[in-house]
Amino acid sequence: MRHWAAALSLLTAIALAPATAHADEGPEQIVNGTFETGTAPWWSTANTSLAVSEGRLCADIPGGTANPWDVIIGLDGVPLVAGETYAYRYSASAGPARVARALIQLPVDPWTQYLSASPELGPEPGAHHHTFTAPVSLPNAQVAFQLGGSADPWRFCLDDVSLKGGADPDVHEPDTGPRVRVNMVGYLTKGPKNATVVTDLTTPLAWQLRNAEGDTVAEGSSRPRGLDASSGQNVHSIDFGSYARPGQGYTLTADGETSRPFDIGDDLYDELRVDALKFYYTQRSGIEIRDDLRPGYGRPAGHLDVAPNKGDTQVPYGDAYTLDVRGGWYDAGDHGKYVVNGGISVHQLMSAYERDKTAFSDGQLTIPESGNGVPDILDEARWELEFLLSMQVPDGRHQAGMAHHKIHDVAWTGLPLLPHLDPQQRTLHPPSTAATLNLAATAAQAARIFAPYDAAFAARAMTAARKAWAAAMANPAVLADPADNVGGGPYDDKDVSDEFYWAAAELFITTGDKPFADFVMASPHHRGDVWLERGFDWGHTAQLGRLQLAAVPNALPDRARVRASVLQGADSYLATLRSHPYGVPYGPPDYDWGSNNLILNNMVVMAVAHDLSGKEKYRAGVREGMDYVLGRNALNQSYVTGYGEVAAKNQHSRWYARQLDASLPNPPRGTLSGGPNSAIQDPVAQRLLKGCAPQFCYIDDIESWSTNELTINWNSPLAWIASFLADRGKRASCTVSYAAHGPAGQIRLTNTGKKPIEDWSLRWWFPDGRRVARDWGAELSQSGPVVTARGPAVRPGRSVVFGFLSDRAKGASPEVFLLDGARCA
Ligand code: 9MR
Repeated sequence: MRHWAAALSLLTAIALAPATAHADEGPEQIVNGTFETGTAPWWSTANTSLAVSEGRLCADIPGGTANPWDVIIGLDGVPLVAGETYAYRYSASAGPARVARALIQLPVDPWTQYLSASPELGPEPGAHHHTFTAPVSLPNAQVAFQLGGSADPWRFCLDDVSLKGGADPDVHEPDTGPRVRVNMVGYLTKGPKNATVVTDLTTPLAWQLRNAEGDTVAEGSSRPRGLDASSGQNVHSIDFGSYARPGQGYTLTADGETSRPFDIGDDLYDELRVDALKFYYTQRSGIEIRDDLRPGYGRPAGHLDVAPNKGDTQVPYGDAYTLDVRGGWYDAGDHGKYVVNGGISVHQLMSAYERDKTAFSDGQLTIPESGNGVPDILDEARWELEFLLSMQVPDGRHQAGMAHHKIHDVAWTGLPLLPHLDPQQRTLHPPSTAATLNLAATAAQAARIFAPYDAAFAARAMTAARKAWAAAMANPAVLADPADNVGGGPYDDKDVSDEFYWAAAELFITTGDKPFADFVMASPHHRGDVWLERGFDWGHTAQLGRLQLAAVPNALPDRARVRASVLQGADSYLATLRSHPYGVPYGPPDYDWGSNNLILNNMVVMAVAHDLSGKEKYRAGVREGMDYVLGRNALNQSYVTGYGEVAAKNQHSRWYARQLDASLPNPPRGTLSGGPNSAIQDPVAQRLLKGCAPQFCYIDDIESWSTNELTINWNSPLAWIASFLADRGKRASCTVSYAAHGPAGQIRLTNTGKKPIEDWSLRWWFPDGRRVARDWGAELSQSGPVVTARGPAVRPGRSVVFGFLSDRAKGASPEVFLLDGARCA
């Protein structure tokens, strides 16, 4: 396993690669880089001072600053020529050891960085070398060392600074390990088992599957697949699905190469289901993260207006008003909070719960609310829902009922920066129709899901949802400004017809009101082909409407057609997966920003198709799709922290910033990286990945925010899919029927198996918060919305009938009957 420091020293490692023919040619551009004539013309910020000590430039760096740029040593007036590649060298030390930032940049706002590196400095002078190609010509670039952001003071020394043109550009050679690529976590016992081999050979290769003892337990020959466009590699695939014996430490050998080890088992996704959800607690804003609940991740509450924070209890919207928008989850590696991606995130958490209420329990996620009688996944969702509700424009104000698009800092902050140390002013950004519809959709969904747990909250959510819907109808084209991207992401979206469709679908499912059904039926997204090859995400939400209408019970007139359309979408992703040599259900020629979440969302479509149809091919598609995320890919790495022998761990984040500050943690286990992005939109990726084939457009570097960030809306499909994969699909040999007579309900449990059912317990949910007042025929106990019945033994083929009187004259039918924890047919 690569140590974090190894990834960190990547830049340094490149530096040590042998210089090529014409590297370092050209004139020296740095004035007095050896400090023989003193410190001038080098300068520093006022909080430190420069002096020459033993022939080097040294400075005592003060502690107690927040941002890297709070202490800078620099040199101005460095000329650059567009298209020229430069070799940049220096020797530097830090006592105690620190990570600094070395920049060559525009000397004025927007401070465009032509080179940005994070050298790891130790007490002994160390040589560093970076290359970059100047994208523009300018006479006055700035060389800067950003040295702030440390709680404690330290000493920095610098020598032999040199910048010479005419160098060869860096070539980044990722360490991709063995050429046999597998899901490094493992394969489900009864699921498909596929691997990919990178080879120049074009005829079938022999493969052997070995157990941990080294015995060959299966063998066969590979299937040549030709050139894979997503990686630019010639590959073969291996299908060893006929082997189904659980165990640990299997390896697959082909073409003289042996894969990394993997397991075969039924429980491979049990932990990921929980870890992918635990991620949300440490993303929380406005609450202390308790170290006893997340050892190593404890930190003070962020953004409660405690200095140096300036937010979020009274955040101004221009000079019109202020709102208390504390709480919620930080979006990603930044400290912003955005309604549109908060919306899809909280939706997918609630959807995972709604899909399988049996999988989520109170106490499961070790959060402060554990033990309150509510499943932790709902407590976590509520943390965000309360924030989304607080973003609604208050009554009496302009555009009342709409939701503000986002709230974040007025300027981008640097890395690392813990939330409670962020000194920037926070502001509310204008309302948008997209944000308003995200609020309408998720609040309507929350209204039905929370009803049995907290009727008052459910009612509040429903009121907000209706108000948001009305406000969106009255303001149907208020779009977020794509240029509003300073201090936070824009999350702009030109087309909100898909958000309208999704919101109407949720409102209809919860209320059954005809106007919402009419809106859904009239939407172009109701019959159009929404199953984009690229998948869906925060900006493409028609798919959510379709999936919800298909999966969640409702009385839409053409629901059968909607359900069939989900199967059609799933068939197209399955076809993509089958024709893909790496088994990826994602077919566009370029990989988009956050490709891993798009892939997982395509898997959600296949998973819903499986739930609707029971067809094994869809479940197999989800299982195989997960192989890509966990290691069967061109880079031979897992994109989920802590899962698989080699996994992403330096995701772009201001507080899981171990790559920049060894006292901070890496992201928690179960954190998804955004993954390959063909457009390589950050300086690190641009410098190191130029010309990359899609799967190679990724680097596990904290500064590569366009390929390696983490977000709440990427972990949500991970949690959803992990939950689907962890589902054993256990079925009990029983049927249940329910009949209501006013306040009374009668249940018939039939034994469809061959053995008597003895000492049984039958559990179900009341979706409407009602209580059992009396029982007959069986003993009933109730905890929140969950009722458990215990009654007499039932012989094969026979039934038992029992019932209850509830505290309501009329109520919704109970949901999901579980006999001894397994579902009845
Ligand atoms: O995930 C977003 C992606 O779809 C967009 O293409 C990109 C550019 O607008 O922004 C991404 O979102 C980032 C947001 O703007 C700021 N916080 C981090 C998000 C993930 O990288």
